[in-house]
Parts: sequence; C-alpha cells; structure tokens
Amino acid sequence: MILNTELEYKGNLFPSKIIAYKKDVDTLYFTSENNVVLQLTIERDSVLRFRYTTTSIFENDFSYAITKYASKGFNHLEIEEDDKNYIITTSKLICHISKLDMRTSIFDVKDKSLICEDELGFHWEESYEYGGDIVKMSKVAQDGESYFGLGDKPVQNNLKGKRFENWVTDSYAFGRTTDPIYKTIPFYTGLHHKKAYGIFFDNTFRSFFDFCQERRNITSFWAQGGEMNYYFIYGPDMADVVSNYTDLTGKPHELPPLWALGYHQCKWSYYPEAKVKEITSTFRKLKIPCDAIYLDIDYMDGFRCFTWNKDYFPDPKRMVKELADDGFKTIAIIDPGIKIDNEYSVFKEGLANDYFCKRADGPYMKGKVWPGECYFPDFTNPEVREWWSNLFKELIEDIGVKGVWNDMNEPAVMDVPGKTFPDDVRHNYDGNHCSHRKAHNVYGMQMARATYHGLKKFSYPKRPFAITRAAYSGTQRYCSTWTGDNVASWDHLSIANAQAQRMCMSGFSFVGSDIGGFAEQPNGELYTRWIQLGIFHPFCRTHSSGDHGDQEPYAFDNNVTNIVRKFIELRYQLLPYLYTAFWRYANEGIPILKSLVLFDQEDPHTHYRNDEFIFGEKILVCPILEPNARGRRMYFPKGDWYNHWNNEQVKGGKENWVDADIDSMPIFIKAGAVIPKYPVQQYVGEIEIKELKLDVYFKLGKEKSQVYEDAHDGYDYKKGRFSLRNFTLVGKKDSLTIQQFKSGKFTTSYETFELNLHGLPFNISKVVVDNEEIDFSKIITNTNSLIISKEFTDLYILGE
Ligand code: MIG
Repeated sequence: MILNTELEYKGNLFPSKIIAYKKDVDTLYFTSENNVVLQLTIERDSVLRFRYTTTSIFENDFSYAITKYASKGFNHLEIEEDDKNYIITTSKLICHISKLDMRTSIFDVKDKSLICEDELGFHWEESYEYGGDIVKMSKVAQDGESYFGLGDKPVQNNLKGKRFENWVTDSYAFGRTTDPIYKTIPFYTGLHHKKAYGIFFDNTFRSFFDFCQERRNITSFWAQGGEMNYYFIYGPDMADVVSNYTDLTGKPHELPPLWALGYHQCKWSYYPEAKVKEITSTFRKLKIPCDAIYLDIDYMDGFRCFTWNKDYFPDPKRMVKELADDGFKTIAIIDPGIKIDNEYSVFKEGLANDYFCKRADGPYMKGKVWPGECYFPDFTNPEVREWWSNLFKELIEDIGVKGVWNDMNEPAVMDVPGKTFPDDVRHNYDGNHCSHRKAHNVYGMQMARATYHGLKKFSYPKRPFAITRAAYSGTQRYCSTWTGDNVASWDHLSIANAQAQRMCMSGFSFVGSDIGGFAEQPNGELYTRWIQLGIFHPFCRTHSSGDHGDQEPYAFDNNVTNIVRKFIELRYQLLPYLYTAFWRYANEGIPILKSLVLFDQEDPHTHYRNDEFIFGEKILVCPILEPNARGRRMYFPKGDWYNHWNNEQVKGGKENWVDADIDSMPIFIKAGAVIPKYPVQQYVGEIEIKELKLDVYFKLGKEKSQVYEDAHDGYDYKKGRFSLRNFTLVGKKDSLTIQQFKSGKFTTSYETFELNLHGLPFNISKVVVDNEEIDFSKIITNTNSLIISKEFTDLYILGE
C-alpha cells in the first residue's frame, strides 16, 4: 500500500463492495459491506457533495463554511446502474460510483470526457488516540493537470508539485516556504484539457493537500479528524468554479461602504492623539487622498480590548469626530485575548457568564498575549458571539469608530509550542462540542463574525467594515482581510501579488497586503512599486511595524511622494470601476482580481503566469517586481489592449516588453471597454460627483461594460435603489455606437458625461445623441473628448 500521509501509518482501511442503495429526494446513500456509507447530494447540476462515514452513522451535519444562501436545485437527475457502477446523470455531469469499492469518476455530460477520478478514493486510518478517523482521499491527476487556489499560500499560482498544510498560524515574517500561514481555505481548482473543476474539502481539522508531490500523478487530501466531506464543483470554466464555490461559502453580506475602497494608512502604532493628527493633517496638506486611519494596540489601556489609554487619547469621541470632519474614518484594532484582571469589566463579564475557553480537565485556557496572561472568549459559542457583538456599542455607536480590525485571532499565543491553544481546549462549536483540533481553524473566523455583527448593529444605517487576519472558508461573508506580517523585500512584493490573486481565486476578494512590508523597512523605490501594485488590490492599506521607521507615502523623498500620490489618485479615479467589480463579486461571486488562467484557461501560457492579472473586467496590470527596472516583459492574454499611458495598442497572445520607469507601471485597458472615472477626491464624499468620466477604448466589434452605483453606503441598494448602466459598444471602420441600458431606482448625482474617446480610427463628422444630431464642434476638445450634458441611451459617432 502506498502512503499518502505524513502521519504515522497504522493501516489504511477501504470501503468494500456496495450492498445497499437508497435515494431520498436529492440525496443518495450507498452502503458498503463494511459499514461505510457514501452520502451523495446533488446540490446543483454542477455541484455534488460527497460525504462518508465509516460506522454507518454520520455526525451532526454542521458547517461554518456553507452559507444558508447557497443556491440549491437541479434541472435534471437520472440514476441508473450497470454491472459495475451506479450512474448519476445531471444536466452538467455524469458520476460513476463503483459497486466494487465505492470509487467515483466524474465526466462532462456533453462530451463524456473524464474530469475527475478517484485513485484509492476514500480511505481512512482509525485514530485510536482521539477517536474517529484520519480521513483521506486520493485522485488521479490527469494529463497536464494544473492546480490553483488554497487561500493565502505564498507561492506561485500553479500548485502542482507541492504539498500544503492547513492550520491557521500566526506567521511573523513568513517566507515562500512557510506553510501553513494565516488562513485555511481548503478549496482548489483543477484544470486539464481546458476544463476546470473545483474541490472544497469542508473539514476544519488540520488538513493536507498534496498536488503530485508525493506521487507524480496523484493528488490527495486528508485531515486529522472529522468526516471526508467534500464538494465537487464542475465548471468547465474556472470562473464558474470559483463563483460556484463562492456561492456555496458565501458572498459578502453587503457591499463595503465606498470609503473602504479608498486608501488606508496604518502603523503599529500611531499615538498619542497629536501624532495621529499630525499624520492625517500631513495627508491633507500634501493632498494625498486617504480615507482611513488606524489605531493599533497602543490606543488601549494596557492592551485591554474596548478600553482607551487616556494619557494618549484623553477624549476619543472628540478626536474621532475631528478626524471624521476631515474625512478620516477611524479604525481600531481588537484582539481576542482578554486580560485576566478582576477590575476589568469585559473580563468580569466573560468570567461570570462562563464565556472563556477551557482546557479538557476544567481550568481556563490561559495564554500570554499583549496584555499579559489572558483568557479567550469561545467565539464558537453563539451566546458568546452575541455578547461580543454587544461590546462594540460604545466604540462604534458612541465614540464613532467606523471599522474594526481583528488581529491575533488564529488564535496566537506567545511563548508556547505551536504558538496557539493546545489541542485539548474545549469549544462549543455551536452545540457540537469539540476540542481545539476541530475548532482551531474556525476560531478567527467566528471572532470576525461576532465583530462584524457588532459593527453592523451599531453602525446601522451605515454599512460595517471589518478586517481579519485569520480566516476559514466563508469568512468573506463578513469582512475584508490582509495577508499578515510580510517583509519589506522585493520577494515579498511578488508574494503579495501571488497571495492577492490566490485569495481572489479562493472566493475571498476583499484582500490586500501591508503595502511596503510590515517587518523591516522599504526604500523609496520598493515602497513606490508596492503602492503601484497595492492600488489594484481590493483592500489598499500601508502598514508597518513600529520599530522600523516611518512608512507614509511622504516618508521617503519628494519624488516618491509625487509618484505615490499620482497612483493613489488613480485609485480614487477608478473607484466607480472598482465598486462595480465589487458589486459583481458580491452579487455573482466573480473574483475582483483574475489571474490570467482565470481570464483565459484555454491558453496554456496562462497556466504558468504569475505576475499579470486582470483588475475587474477590463484592466490588465503587471507590477514591476525588481529594483532598478525601466520596464519589463509581460504576457498579454487574448484580446486587444491599450496602454493606459500612451494609448499604444498591443495584440494579445504574446509576451512583450513594456517601458515602466519608476513613475509608471504596465497598465492596459481592454479594447472596447468603457471605464468610469471620478475626479480625484481627498476622501470619498469630499465632493459631489457632478460629472462621470467615461474612458472609451475603440474596438472593431462589440464589447459590453457595466457601471454600478448606489448611495455608497447604507442598505437602500438592497431595495432596488441602485443604478446599473449597461454599455454596449460597437465599433466599425467609420463609426462608433455606444448604447446604454439603465436599470435600478437610484438617481446618480451626475447628469453630465465626459467621454474620452481613445483610439478612434477616424475623424468625427457627426454626433447623434438619442436620435438628435448635435453640433459636436461645441462639445469636443482636440483630445477627442465629448461632453454630453444629459442622460443618454444611444450615442452614435460617425467618421468622415
Ligand atoms: O504581535 O498589533 O499582524 O498588523 O500591527 C504582533 C500589532 C501583533 C500583528 C499584526 C500587525 C499588528 C501587530 N500584530
């Protein structure tokens, strides 16, 4: 028998032949002679859930990852059998289950091609020490198969040839080979023969994935307890795999307030108040846009959550208001460790209500973190989450803090082996009592969830904004995230790029890195290159550790300040574009950043590209990742692309050199795109938008674009008060038509559109707006800009 586990081998066990089969609406049960039951649920035509027990009895079916809003239902289901197999057919796939040994194979219903096939299939070892099983699955890797996803792994896009572990871990100054790190997202996409499928192994125990590392043509995954419980998600488009995974584990419950997509400034730590004000006023003085300022742990009294150090911050409410008047949203950190202190109300309440985690034999789980010895709320207890959420009343409702930053929620414990709770710690797990072995990977997620609910309650009618470091699948429903304690190095700039793309491919798009690096200090050049990448990450924040000097956009030299300002300004101009991409993500689960493989999986070149990605739907970016660069080579995926800086056109499907001195970076716009832009603001809402700029990039042929708008905060958009503009551009040799179809009940603040026409192959002779010819000489500039001072549905531009 071939091992596929690092664990001490005690003997793999296997299902024997199937002796019984039963169907219950959408769920099929196959029972083997040796008491293994495979429960197969048809979630959707393209989504199957496989769940196994080795004792004929299933655990209580409970998951923190799967959302109650997941789509269910299928169009077609047919179950047949032949001598060898049970055969299940939906409108998307065919699944064979071998009568002999329960192994499964899945085929595309259209062309009958093999998509995913068990090797050993489900097998297990008995876990005498803990009870239950070590559950394992192995699959045959198909010819030329590549693998993507798995959350925050700091490695190149394609995971083939590597093995990973999932165990949420505080990983200060992690590197490319550090594994595991902060997040557990046990979901990957496999791609072969141009077809993609996904596997989500919804098991919270410490788990492992091996992508052809141990055995060249075998992919396997296993966990140290719990059930073999995984979802098979068929594409064949990778984009559909990711969006179906996101449908299962949840999209963000609401859009972020628009300001949260602005630029954030952070440091460990800005204090006292005078320092905070000095930072914010410098931003305003130098006209560098910024929407959020962070308070790290030093704002607290002895690191006690929900308290303030009154020497540093004598009147937080006044300060937060003054910052708000200047356009700054204050975001405060909250950690899970509650200081053992009988004078401290949060501690006393937690103790009185029995809300803290306990060890197996009864004592509280005691661990050292920033406040000293602490107890830790059991966030897997719904009552504790409710209590925790109510603790935010003062901070949010009274003081006016707008966002909360959850850190150390792996949970991190100092100076102990494993840097976290020991395995025996007990958890409620929403009534499914268990040890830390099972609850560890969701602890941070449940803390973020409780925090999110507190924010939501006390920010109402505004939208909440939270950020977490630790996460399990599904955390994207509640908050944003960052990639943890990275390092100010060129290698880490490239890691940040890989991690953001990977998180987006793993259903969690609201992500960013500590711009400039958390540990150590970047020079001006590295910081500049990092900002250039960072403005294209959904979450955009500079953060750094206190002991390494200043890291604000103006902390280097004037040249750096000017370039950084220019890029942050670009971010602010692109806000309506980014907001639209966020809406697509929140609505349809479409990742905000698309690795090239996700953009065009049929082009094999994209399977191995790491640096380039698509921001939203239409903008291709490629960061500069090396010092002293004057440009770089990059790959252009299919389509025609315009250079953002000079309108030069490039045909996709090849690699090209692109100039990019320190004040530039490769940014390309897809031909046919209509890109909405705002004027530069120092913060969101600073000015009322009176005019929407539409950058129009000519294309021979047809292209669709969207612009989504709403009040940028609040919940009215959920009642239909949004504005969705669907643009269809059709370019011909001598004409250009832009049709606009508007839906939604929200009236945007602008009625004027400035259309900048890029790449028009002709001189304009005639402009017709909604069937009315207009004297375009009055509204056109020599740079091909048209000002249209009304809503239009039909624009027709004719050449000479
Ligand atoms: O042990 O709060 O990743 O962003 O500044 C370090 C202090 C604790 C780690 C976080 C970092 C934060 C820092 N925290």
